[in-house]
Amino acid sequence: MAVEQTLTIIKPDGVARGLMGRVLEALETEGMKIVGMKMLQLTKRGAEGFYQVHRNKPFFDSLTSYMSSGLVVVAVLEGEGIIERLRRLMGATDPQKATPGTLRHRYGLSIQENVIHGSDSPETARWEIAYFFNQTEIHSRPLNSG
Ligand code: IDP
Ligand code: MG
Repeated sequence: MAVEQTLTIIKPDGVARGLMGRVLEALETEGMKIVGMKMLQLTKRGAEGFYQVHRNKPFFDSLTSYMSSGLVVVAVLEGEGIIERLRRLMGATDPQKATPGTLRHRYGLSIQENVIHGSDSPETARWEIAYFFNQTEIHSRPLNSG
């Protein structure tokens, strides 16, 4: 399996409820390597840009208001099959439908306020990482160097 990078976001509900540490611990416990990380607050416009794929959805305005409502942590994770592994650790979009043990099942409040984002494909991951990070902010190491 190829080494990939993916983008994760600890969403405003997660940061506001003091879940940063627990989410990051879960990622690291799964052996997911954090190679870039920052804390920021999106503007409404910034959230609309990030979620432009959903611009025609009925929840777009609510989603982008929520995503710009408070601090988030954005991070680049690296590892073999990391895109799929992160999606599995997150669980289904709706916390009520998420498998027990997943982060959204454990910590999600609603289908909107569901704690964590993860890119859904290699193409999306590349685009989403570039939305937040310059190459100099990603501290990737060559394969097998630890
Ligand atoms: P994902 O985050 O599991 O990939 P997407 O369908 O890409 O789910 O939706 C992006 C985000 O939009 C979700 O994580 C959630 O915060 C929000 N969202 C998705 N569906 C709904 C909905 O039906 N109502 C309200 N918010 C939603
Ligand atoms: Mg998605």
